[in-house]
Amino acid sequence: MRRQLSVAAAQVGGIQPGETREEVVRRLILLLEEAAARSTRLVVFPELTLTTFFPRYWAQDLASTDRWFETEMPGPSVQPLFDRARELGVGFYLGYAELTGDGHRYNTSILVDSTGRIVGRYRKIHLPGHARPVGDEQAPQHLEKHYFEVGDLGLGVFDVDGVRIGMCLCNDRRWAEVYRVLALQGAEVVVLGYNSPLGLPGWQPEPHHMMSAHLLSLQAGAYQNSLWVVAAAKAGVEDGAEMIGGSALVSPAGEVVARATGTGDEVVQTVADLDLAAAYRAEIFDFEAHRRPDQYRLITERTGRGAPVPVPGQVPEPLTGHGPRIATTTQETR
Ligand code: ING
Repeated sequence: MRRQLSVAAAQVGGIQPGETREEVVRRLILLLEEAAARSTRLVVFPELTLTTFFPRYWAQDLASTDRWFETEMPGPSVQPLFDRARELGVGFYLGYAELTGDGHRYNTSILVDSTGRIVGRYRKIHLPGHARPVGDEQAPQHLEKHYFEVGDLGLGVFDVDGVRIGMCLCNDRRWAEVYRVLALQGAEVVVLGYNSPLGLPGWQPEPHHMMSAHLLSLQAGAYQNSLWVVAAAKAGVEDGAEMIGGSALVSPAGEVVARATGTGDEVVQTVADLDLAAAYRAEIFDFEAHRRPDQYRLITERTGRGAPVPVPGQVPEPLTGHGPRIATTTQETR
């Protein structure tokens, strides 16, 4: 019997600034119930699922933005989601803004198993955008570096009802290192939520590039690490600002097996064959047999782009039309 996981991305259409937690949680419960009706065992909600994407607003005084943050999880307004999920026997991933008791602010997600227990927590590492407004501060911004600290929990893999699940958040999905670190810990599925505006202040790519780059990031991560990727969007228009949809489920072959059709509330579900990865891990992506970490040191030693590393035996010479002389180990150089 092949191991399977019935999993869904619960895409959430725009959440307007005036929507209450209670109104939002009612929408999330409807999505949860629809997924459960399709025998789903794990539901992935988006990043910052409980509020509008507030990092689009500039507010110098962070204390004035506490209303966007959760100081307990679950708090009273979110408890009904935990209760309903436990009744339905469904686990879930939930993204939200976390304000800790000692005043630290993170872009956080949790994994909750089918008994309602929080079995994993992640705090976003790759914070895109800016720490201060760009251009007109009244125009939509992307101020995650203002509102959140870099996550301090690392990239973890957690057992959710017998399946090894890795977590990340939004911009993390664009960095190849994220999937690799999770795959090296045995992740079978990587789950993530995202809020992806059509661009960043001062940078407006072609809208279709936003969607193609989003899907490419998921597909590359899944294929190169022989794992499933489930990504749930907060999509549509929030306070006039448009965000891409494209919630998707991607197989270890790198193929999008299910994708949202719209930008509203939508359940995108599939039965993931967890054994599909085995063939890839046994051959082309047998990490133990093929990876050469001793050759990858630059990845952890350098942050930004820098000078080429001299190649042993290659003597850099002024261009004489003959190209650099390369000493070989088996024959004298001429
Ligand atoms: N959002 C965006 C993302 O990585 C972004 C940031 C916006 C990147 C537009 C590129 C273009 O999808 C978050 N929340 O990380």
